[in-house]
Amino acid sequence: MKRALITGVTGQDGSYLAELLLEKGYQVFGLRRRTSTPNYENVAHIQDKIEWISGDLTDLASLIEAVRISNPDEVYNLAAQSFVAASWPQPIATGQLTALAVTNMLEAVRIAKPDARFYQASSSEMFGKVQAIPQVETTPFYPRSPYGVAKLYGHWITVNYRESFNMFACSGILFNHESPRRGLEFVTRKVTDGVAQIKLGLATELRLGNLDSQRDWGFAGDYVKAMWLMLQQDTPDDFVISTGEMHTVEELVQVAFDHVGLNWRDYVVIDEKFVRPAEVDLLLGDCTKAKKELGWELEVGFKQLVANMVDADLKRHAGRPVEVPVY
Ligand code: NDP
Ligand code: GDR
Repeated sequence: MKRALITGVTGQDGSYLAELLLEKGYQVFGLRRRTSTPNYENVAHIQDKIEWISGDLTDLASLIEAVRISNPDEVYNLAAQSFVAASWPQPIATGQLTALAVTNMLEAVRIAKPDARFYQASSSEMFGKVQAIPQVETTPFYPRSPYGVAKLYGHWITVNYRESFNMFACSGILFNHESPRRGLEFVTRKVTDGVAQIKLGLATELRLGNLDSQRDWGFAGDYVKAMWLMLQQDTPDDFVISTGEMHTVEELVQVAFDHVGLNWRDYVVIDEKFVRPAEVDLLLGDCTKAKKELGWELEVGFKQLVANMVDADLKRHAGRPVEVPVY
């Protein structure tokens, strides 16, 4: 039985990856930090199948102990401060969690289980102000947020540990991927949750920032398969994972409102509060290398993804009482 340690297992990707590895017969160890209000919503259905280890990304001793206890064949480092917009008001915490903590995790593996295979969750945000369209593994990076800068450090330190210590360390440069388990603050989920609330009479408007930015959105369940595939190869390498399709935020909004038969223009309000100090205008990935070398394939397309998310949010809100305005 193979053993895997996942950091960030309570997050969107961690939950899908844990499911995938459990299906494959792995023993799955999940790192969890202490929080005042525990949130296991994403992993409630598999909570009893995960072996939980207490630890925090910023606490090297706890990470060494986590690697020692789990004695993993594979380590998936998914934990991070992952919300781009929060990285401006919290640039130092983002640097500690999204950049330096990657070295903590690599050190823990180097010290406690140097032959474990290591996956680092790198991001298309590293391309930022894009230097070529579409973006591939060799496209120069130009991050546009403290988050993007932090991810770039995590990416290069992973490459460096591979080259310095001959570790089996891979970096997946993943473009945006979404699901009904996506955090409510990210634009896809904010839109699908907002649409569901409006449809059910629980809200009257949806406040958004820049509708012109363009993203390459895929389904998280497809993307965790690519993470696993990267660690099954003969040699470690870095891969872009994307759909190769780009849509504006406005298109996302339109598809979501159309799905419930409403006109988005009647409900969407532009709010400067959600406009970022520096924007990534467009991201479009070319994952030819992953398709060829990993045999990775996409299953869920953009419209299906948005429809699934709206339906899940409608279901989640359906039991809530409708707030009837009092006149
Ligand atoms: P989420 O925000 O859903 O999950 C982040 C996870 O990190 C949570 O489990 C969180 O735990 C954990 N975490 C945060 N801080 C700490 C800490 N100090 N110690 C231990 N655990 C911590 O992110 P996603 O699942 O969407 O993304 C997974 C990874 O992939 C992230 O690194 C993200 O930056 C990266 N990425 C994501 C993409 C996407 O489109 N989703 C695209 C490219 C990269 P808790 O539940 O306690 O908060
Ligand atoms: P992103 O995702 O920054 O690409 O990072 P997000 O969904 O937050 O933003 C996507 C685009 O939508 C625009 N936008 C809004 N965004 C949010 N959150 N809220 C709004 O109201 C809103 N209005 C418009 C943004 O300006 C942006 O252009 C995600 C994260 O998962 C990262 O961790 C990951 O690395 C990258 O994807 C790839």
